[in-house]
Amino acid sequence: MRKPVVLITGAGGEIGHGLLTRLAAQDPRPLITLDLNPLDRRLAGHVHREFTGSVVDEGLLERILVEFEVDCVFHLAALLSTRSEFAPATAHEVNVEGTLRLLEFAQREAESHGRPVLFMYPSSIATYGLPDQETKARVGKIREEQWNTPVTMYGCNKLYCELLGTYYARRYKQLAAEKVSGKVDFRSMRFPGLLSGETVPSGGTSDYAPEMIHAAARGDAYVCFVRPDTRIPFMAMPDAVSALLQLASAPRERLTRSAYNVAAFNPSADEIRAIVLRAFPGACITFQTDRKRQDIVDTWPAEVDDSAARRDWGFGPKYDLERAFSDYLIPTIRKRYQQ
Ligand code: AKB
Repeated sequence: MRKPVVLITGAGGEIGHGLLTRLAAQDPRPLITLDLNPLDRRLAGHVHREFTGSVVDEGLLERILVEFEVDCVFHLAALLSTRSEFAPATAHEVNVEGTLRLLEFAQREAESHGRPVLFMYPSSIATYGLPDQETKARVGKIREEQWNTPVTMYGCNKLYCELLGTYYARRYKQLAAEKVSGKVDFRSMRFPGLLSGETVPSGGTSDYAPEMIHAAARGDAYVCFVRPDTRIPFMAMPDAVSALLQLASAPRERLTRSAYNVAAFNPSADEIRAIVLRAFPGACITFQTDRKRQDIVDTWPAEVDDSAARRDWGFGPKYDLERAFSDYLIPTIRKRYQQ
C-alpha cells in the first residue's frame, strides 16, 4: 500500500525553508518536494523524495501521482510581484497555469485514493488595490471582501487562484451526472510582507524590509526604494509558517472563508530603518524612491482586518515588531552571516 505523503511545491523558497523544517519535526508523513532548483542540502535531509522541475510539467505531476498517495499539498511555487512585472506572461503561466495543474492533480489524487486532499495556498496582500494614498490612509484596516482590485500581474494571479481553489472545492464539474466536487479542501491566506532570517528575498515589492535587514547584517550600504513613510503589514516568517500549519489543521466546519487575512505589525519603512540601526549602529541606510515600485506598494493596504482568521482558526502571531527583531531576525541573521 502506498503511504500518504505531503507535497510541497516551491519548497526551496522563502516560506518553504521554514515549512519543511517544521513539517519534518511534527508531521509523520513523508515529505515530497517539487522545485525548479535543487534543495539546499540542509533541507534535503528532511525530504523523502525531491523532484526538480516545473509545476507546469504535466509529465512530472503524473509521475508523482503514480508513485505517491498525496493527501496534502502546500503549493508555494510562484513568481513574486516585482519579478512578475518583468515577465507577466511567464508569471501567469507559473502562478495560474501551475496552480490549475496542481488543483487538477489534487482532484485526481482524491478521486484515486478516496480521501479529500488538503490544498494550502499562500495568497497575498497584493490581491488588494487601493486607488491612491489618501484612500489608503482613510480606509485603515480592510476586510477580505474589500478593494479586491489588484494592479499587478502577481496580485491578479493570486486573486484568481483563490477563486479557482474555491471552484474546485465547491463547484468542480457541477453539471456532471455524479457529484465530484468537494474532494479538494482548498484553504488560503493573504500573507503580508514576510521577514525571514534564513533566506534573502527574491523578486517581491515588499522586499525593501528584509533587504534592509540583511544588507545591514552584511555591512553593505542599502538604498531603500520606497518613501520613508511607506506603510504595509508584515509578519515574521515563523508566524507565517505557524499560520499555514494552524489553518491546515483547523476543523473544516470552523472555516467560513476560503481566503483569510493574516498580519502581525505594520511599520513604516523609516520605523524599520530605525530598528535596524539600533541592531546594526554602523549600518548605512538611505532612501531613493523607485516611483514605479512605490506606485505598487501604495496600492497595498496599510493594515488588514484579520479577525476572521482569529475567530475561525485561532490565528495569533507570536512576534510583534520588537520581538520579531530581538528574538528572531537579529540573532538568526547574525548567525547566518557569521557562518
Ligand atoms: C511581494 O512583495 O510580491 C510578496 C507579497 C507581498 O506577496 N512578498
